[in-house]
Amino acid sequence: MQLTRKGLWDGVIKEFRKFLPEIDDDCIVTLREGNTPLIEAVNLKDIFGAIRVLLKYEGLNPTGSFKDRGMTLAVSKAKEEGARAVLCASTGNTSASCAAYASKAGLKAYVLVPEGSIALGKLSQAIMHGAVVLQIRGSFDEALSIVKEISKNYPVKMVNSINPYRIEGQKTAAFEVCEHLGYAPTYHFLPVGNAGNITAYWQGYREYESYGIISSLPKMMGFQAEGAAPIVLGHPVDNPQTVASAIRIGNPASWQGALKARDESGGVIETVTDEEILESYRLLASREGIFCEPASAASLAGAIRMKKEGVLSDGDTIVCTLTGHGLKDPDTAIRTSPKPLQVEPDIKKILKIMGF
Ligand code: AN7
Repeated sequence: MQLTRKGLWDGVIKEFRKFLPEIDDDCIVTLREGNTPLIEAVNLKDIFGAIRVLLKYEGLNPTGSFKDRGMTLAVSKAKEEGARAVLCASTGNTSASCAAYASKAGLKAYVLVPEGSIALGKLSQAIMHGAVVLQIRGSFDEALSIVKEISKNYPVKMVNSINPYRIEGQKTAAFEVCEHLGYAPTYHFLPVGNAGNITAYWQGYREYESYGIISSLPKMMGFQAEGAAPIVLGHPVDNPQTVASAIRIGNPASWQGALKARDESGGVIETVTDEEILESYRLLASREGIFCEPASAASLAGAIRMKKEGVLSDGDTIVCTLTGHGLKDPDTAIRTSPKPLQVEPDIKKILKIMGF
């Protein structure tokens, strides 16, 4: 017998190098992010009929969310530029990713998070990776404006998605979708919070088209939670509310990028309710074997809504990005589910419950 593969996945910088800003080999900080599976949703045919539905499961990145794609580049560049510290505001996943990559790079990390409204798994990651975690008695949007101000005036590199290297890294997810499918999907559905990801995917698809690698472009379909939908409303929201804490954002940094993705692609940015988000969250876990975090399920919730509204057609290929892992937020899973049964250690009683 022989080894079947000479090299394993090298992380997004090395794998997609020719499409990314140049970076010195010695400065690359990677946890071998990317190469996430595109999984066929085989058990949603009762909802989608002859529409082909694929799930890009970004929860399988090293820190459990898509943020790692951009963070590898942002932190590598920070290292190359000689930074000693990185800084971000976050609804949770950016802080987890920033903390992990900073630890790998030997940089100090400062993360500002809204107190009491980030999921437990994400907080535990930021703490474990040794970031200085500052819980702000305020919103994500307030934290982000403080971070912008500090990074303007002090020697610390901001790694929020306003940092262009974040978007550059995140666009590799669109490349992977094309590589897997052999073409671009008809529609690409995404949750929208700070709007960096929809901006990045659109950039990625456009680049692959400009190189002649794909010949058509998807319509970009972004979904905000109804209580946190500034782009849909057309103005910032002061006190955004949604069960999907990752996208509880009232004034997205990449607002213009999202509008551009929507308008150039002929897509939409619309809302889904918390009920729709939780329903899709449960569907994915109970039928497709995929546990994603609530915000991620906004993509599928949007697709279901578009199907109901007659926007999608038979034969379409749609991709829904599932941005983060369900284990990030065990509280929401448990809080929104029936309690597990309790039973005595008695085999007869257990068999009875099992229906035997
Ligand atoms: C699981 O971590 O903004 O529209 O600070 O964690 O690119 O912001 C997270 C956002 C979707 C929205 N799904 O993406 C942060 C943060 C998950 C997320 C989004 C986020 P963007």
